[in-house]
Amino acid sequence: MNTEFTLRSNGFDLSTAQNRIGRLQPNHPNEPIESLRNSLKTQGYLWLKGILPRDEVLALRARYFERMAETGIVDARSSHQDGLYSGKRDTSGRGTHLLMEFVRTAAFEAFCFHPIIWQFYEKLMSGDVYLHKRKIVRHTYPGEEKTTDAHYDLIYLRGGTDSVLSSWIPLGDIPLEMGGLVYLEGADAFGRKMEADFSARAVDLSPAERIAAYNKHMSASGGIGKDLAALADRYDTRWLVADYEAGDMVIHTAYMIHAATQNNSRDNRMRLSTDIRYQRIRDEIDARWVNHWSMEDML
Ligand SMILES: O=C(O)CCC(=O)C(=O)O
Repeated sequence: MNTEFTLRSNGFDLSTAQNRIGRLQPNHPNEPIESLRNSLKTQGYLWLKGILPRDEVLALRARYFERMAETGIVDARSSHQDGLYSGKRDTSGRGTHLLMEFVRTAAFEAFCFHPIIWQFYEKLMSGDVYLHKRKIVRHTYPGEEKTTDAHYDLIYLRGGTDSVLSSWIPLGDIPLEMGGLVYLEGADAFGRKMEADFSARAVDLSPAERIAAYNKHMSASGGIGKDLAALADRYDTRWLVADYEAGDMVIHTAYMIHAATQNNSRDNRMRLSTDIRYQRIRDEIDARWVNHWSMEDML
């Protein structure tokens, strides 16, 4: 695949390995539910184009950067919806405080409980659903080298059902160059195999260690790797990339390996997204996720 700009992640270049890059396949949210279930099962993800009202997503983006403005990270000449980076990081810690406040606001929670979202999950999972209270919002700066390394979500959610599903929602347009989520093609199967190996080796661990992402059999970050091209070589597969738009939502299984690439916005736009998790109410819930996200929760 030909990308005109560099795709980087944690200092490693992915774009030089063109044969290791492919395109994510979109799904129409109104496809028959059986066909969507089938896509999720075979691909490990669903990219639901335009499932959410774009204006509501953009309003949440504007609200976020309006709240963050006092830290000085937002270019004062831009609108909050644009969310252009001022070039100045927040070193006071105030930004973290505001982020923790934001994920607890009724406005943000109401967005995560959007009827379109929970009703979609009810159909997909054929029953009543539960939204995990621990919900994450991430903004990334243009040029920021550190990105989310490759992982599958069950690593951090082993205390509950493996049928939990994650929604990654771009809060604003996130074209390829802005470093949205990338998926390792066919990786639901690799994640399942990896987890089975970890479980087999975890017999010597205490129950708490067994569910920990940072037990002695895992890497320091709990992740699988930072060099995405090397990982694609190892599995002889490709990273699937996409131009996401406000209104899209991607869903992935707990075993699907994914990562993020660097935000190389040419317009200096900050990337904003949220990741939240739904599951069937009757399945086991990971007790570590029943509280709001905090910097001390070590998950
Ligand atoms: O947005 C990111 O950088 C990572 C998100 C993620 O890992 C997820 O949605 O599970």
